[in-house]
Amino acid sequence: MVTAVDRGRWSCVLDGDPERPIVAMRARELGRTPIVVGDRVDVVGDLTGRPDTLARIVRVAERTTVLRRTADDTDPFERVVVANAGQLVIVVALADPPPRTGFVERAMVAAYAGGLRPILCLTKHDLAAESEFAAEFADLDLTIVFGGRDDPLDAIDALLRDQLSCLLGHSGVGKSTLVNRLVPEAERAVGAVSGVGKGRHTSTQSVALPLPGGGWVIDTPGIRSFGLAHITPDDVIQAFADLADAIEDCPRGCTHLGPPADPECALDDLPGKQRRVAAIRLLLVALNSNDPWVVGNG
Ligand SMILES: Nc1nc2c(ncn2[C@@H]2O[C@H](COP(=O)(O)OP(=O)(O)OP(=O)(O)O)[C@@H](O)[C@H]2O)c(=O)[nH]1
Ligand SMILES: [Mg+2]
Ligand SMILES: [Zn+2]
Repeated sequence: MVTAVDRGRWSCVLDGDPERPIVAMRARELGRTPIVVGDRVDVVGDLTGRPDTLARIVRVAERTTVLRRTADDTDPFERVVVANAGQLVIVVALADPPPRTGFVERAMVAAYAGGLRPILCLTKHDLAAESEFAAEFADLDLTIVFGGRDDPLDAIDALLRDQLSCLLGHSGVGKSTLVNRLVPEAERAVGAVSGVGKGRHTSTQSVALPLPGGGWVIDTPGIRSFGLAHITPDDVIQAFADLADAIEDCPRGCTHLGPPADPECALDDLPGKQRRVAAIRLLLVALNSNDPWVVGNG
């Protein structure tokens, strides 16, 4: 499994031996095939992991999940951020920096479209009350945990055990602080909150770290924006097993937002599901906002 990528060199661990990382290059026959943290790869050559040795990645296994983004919503060029993560932990600070409307929705859309289970992790509860921030997500079965500096780790430990989980959030929300508590020997650099847009991110590379209780957690750099140009409304609805069949009855080109945009959307004909449909439509609004940050009238 690839645990880190740095300037044309991939750090990998061999199955069952996280203590012996090796460094590899990409074999020429792979061309420019993207290889990202979480990828399962076949390696040949020097696998001793001794200093100055270099193995070769000769094959990238098919991915079970993919977290993808575009630079912004109009940029069609997709980047794979992380491969094979079962869970996306969306980290949001309740203050400093304050939560941004639409970010959680957009991250959830990316998770569902890529096959990851989203989890909302709230930090800095000591600086601000939770308010009603999380209420919007109640009808989406989103698991919510507190992962701030002073919060007990039991709940999050249990969620992450034996899983490959990716942390995602803005710069300064406390991702590396959390990783350092989860993985005591991680020693991830932690920085002052620099303000989004100033471009100062304490972590600059994604790194997978082994959890003491089993499983892996991936610390990622704070993101500036999360473009979703590659995702369609159908991709989002298909992630919800109880609604996926219904949209086969929608008219062609239905965006599933309901009236007035989609007066004949089949999601309006599901008795007992209207709260859930309304919650999922907020995800579609975030997807359609065509702005990596802001949704609706916020
Ligand atoms: N008050 C308070 N501060 C926190 C909490 N969690 C983290 N911090 C502080 O927030 C600052 C930023 O934390 P980091 O862990 O570096 O944030 P990050 O998300 O890794 O940021 P990038 O690497 O830039 O993406 C540090 O000064 C932390 O000490 C918390 O629960 N409460
Ligand atoms: Mg960090
Ligand atoms: Zn529809």
